[in-house]
Amino acid sequence: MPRITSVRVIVTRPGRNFVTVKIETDEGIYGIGDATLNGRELAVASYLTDHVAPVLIGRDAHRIEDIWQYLYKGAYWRRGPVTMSAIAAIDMALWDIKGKVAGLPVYQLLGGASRDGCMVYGHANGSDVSETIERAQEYLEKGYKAVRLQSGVPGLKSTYGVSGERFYYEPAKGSLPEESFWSTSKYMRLVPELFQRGRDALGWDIHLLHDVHHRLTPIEAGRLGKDLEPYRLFWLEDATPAENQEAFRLIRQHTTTPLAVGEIFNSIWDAKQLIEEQLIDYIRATVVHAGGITHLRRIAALADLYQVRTGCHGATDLSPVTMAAALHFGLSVPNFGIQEYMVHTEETDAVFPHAYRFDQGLMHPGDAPGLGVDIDETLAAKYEYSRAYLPVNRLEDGTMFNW
Ligand code: CS2
Ligand code: MG
Repeated sequence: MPRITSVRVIVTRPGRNFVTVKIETDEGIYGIGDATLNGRELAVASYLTDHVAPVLIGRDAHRIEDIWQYLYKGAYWRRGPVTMSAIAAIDMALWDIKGKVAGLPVYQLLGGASRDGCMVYGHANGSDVSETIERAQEYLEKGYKAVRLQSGVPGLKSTYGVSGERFYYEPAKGSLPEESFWSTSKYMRLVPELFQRGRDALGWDIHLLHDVHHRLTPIEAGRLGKDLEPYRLFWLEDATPAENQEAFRLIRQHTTTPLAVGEIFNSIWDAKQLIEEQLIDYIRATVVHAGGITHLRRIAALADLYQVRTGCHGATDLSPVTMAAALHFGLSVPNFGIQEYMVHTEETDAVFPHAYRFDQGLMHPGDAPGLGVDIDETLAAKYEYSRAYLPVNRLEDGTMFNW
């Protein structure tokens, strides 16, 4: 069996920061995993280099579950985004190795394909409703079956999800956090118009999604969900901060608009009540932040009992390694819902050559052994890390709020 001989962390910035772990074995086969935690990258890099790497040397790379349990229970301090992103990266790399040794794409090791491809959604955003709808039409022309609409809000200098760039969205910018300002009332007036005009222009054969990005109270989310019911959204995402899982009971009392949550979750415990009480319809937990393929399968299996489907996070701050792993997982998992797909830049794709492909609204991970993605270390070395923060968000009176 392949024994682990080295665990190295590669930090690179092809347009934005990424952290990648590379596990090498005595059989010359290596695997890679994404460990990127937007705005806190070096915390995970250190957790891997200083605390995880030493305990992995010499271990059997095939023992994925045992290594997962060792890193989870052996840390004593369980859970949290840094710990679970580090475990996720090791997990992805070990699945990559197992696939390469078996000569099979990882989805075949997960039970084979349950569908022809993974339906993905793109991100249409604009400074106002008209521009957002124009962007959305471009996604329809590209063959997308689902698109997220995020528009600028009249009276607000900036808002979540609006980048000003045509197809890319990168919120982590300067060496200190940008401060943005928020008004729930201005936002709540805009969104119903966005989707009423969206449906008028785009029709009913396209799935429409929206990300509230943690900015409403439960009753405000209930109001918005009710206002949006005529437009039949595929989902309303992160309607309210989800630390308090029972808050979603209040939203559910007021609206049938489907709810998605969980991109910032890092373990099954963050979602247990939401799933068991059917307070959500889609679970957004991702391979890179929720403990890897091994743990995400557990979350999906619990969700399947309650007819909750997957809707994994897939923003540009998750590297192509996560995108590849998510597509292997998504191709096989029985209760797949949808996969987010924010296109990476050409610079990023050059550092992370990959087999996954987009075709007519669906994505497939390809049939290369393992995850079907690599890292070009020579090219990666050309892009030096530099600290970048996600913005912070305040109410118009200066009160610290949710970004
Ligand atoms: C967003 C993300 O993709 C989404 O649904 O919530 O853009 C999120 O803001 C970033 O991944 C944060 O790094
Ligand atoms: Mg989101």
